[in-house]
Amino acid sequence: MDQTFVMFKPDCIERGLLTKVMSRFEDKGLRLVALKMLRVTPELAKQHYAEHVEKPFYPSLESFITAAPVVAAIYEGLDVVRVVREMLGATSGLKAAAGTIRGDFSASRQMNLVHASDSAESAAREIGIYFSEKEIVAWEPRCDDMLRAADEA
Ligand code: FUP
Repeated sequence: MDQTFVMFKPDCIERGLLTKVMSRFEDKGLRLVALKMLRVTPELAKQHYAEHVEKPFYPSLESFITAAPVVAAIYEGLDVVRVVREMLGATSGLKAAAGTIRGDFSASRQMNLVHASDSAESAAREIGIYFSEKEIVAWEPRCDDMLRAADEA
C-alpha cells in the first residue's frame, strides 16, 4: 500500500469543513493511518514549503498556514498519491473542476482547503516532517475484502 500526506489547512478548520472534506476520503475507501491537530509554526512552514520559501507569494502563504490550527493525516491506498491529488483538483479553487474538493468548496488559489503530497518522494518527506513512526497505526480494515479484489494489490 502506498501512503500520502494530507493536511486540512486553516481555512478548512475555520470554515467548519473538516468532517465534510474528510468524509470524501472515507467515502473513497482510503485507509486513515495517522491523524493529529497542530499549529504550523513559521519554522515548520519553511520546512514544509521549502521549495517555495524564496517565491514572492511565500510570506502571504506562511501567514495563512500559521493563522489557525491544521489537521495532518496519512492515508494509505493503491496509487493513493495520484488518487488524492485528483480528488483535490487543480491548485486554485477557481480552476479546479466541479466535483473535486477544491472545485466544490474553494474559490481561491491560496485558501484551497487541503494539501496533499505530489509524489511518493514528497509523501515520504512530508510524513517525516509531521509524524514520528509511533504515531502511525498499521491496521487492516475488515471491510478491505469488499473494497478491492485480492489481485488488485
Ligand atoms: P499544490 O501542489 O497544489 O499544493 O500547489 P503548489 O505546490 O504549487 O503551491 C503550494 C501552495 O502555495 C498552494 F497551496 C497554494 C499556494 N500558492 C499561493 O498562495 N500563491 C501562489 O501564487 C501560488 C501558490
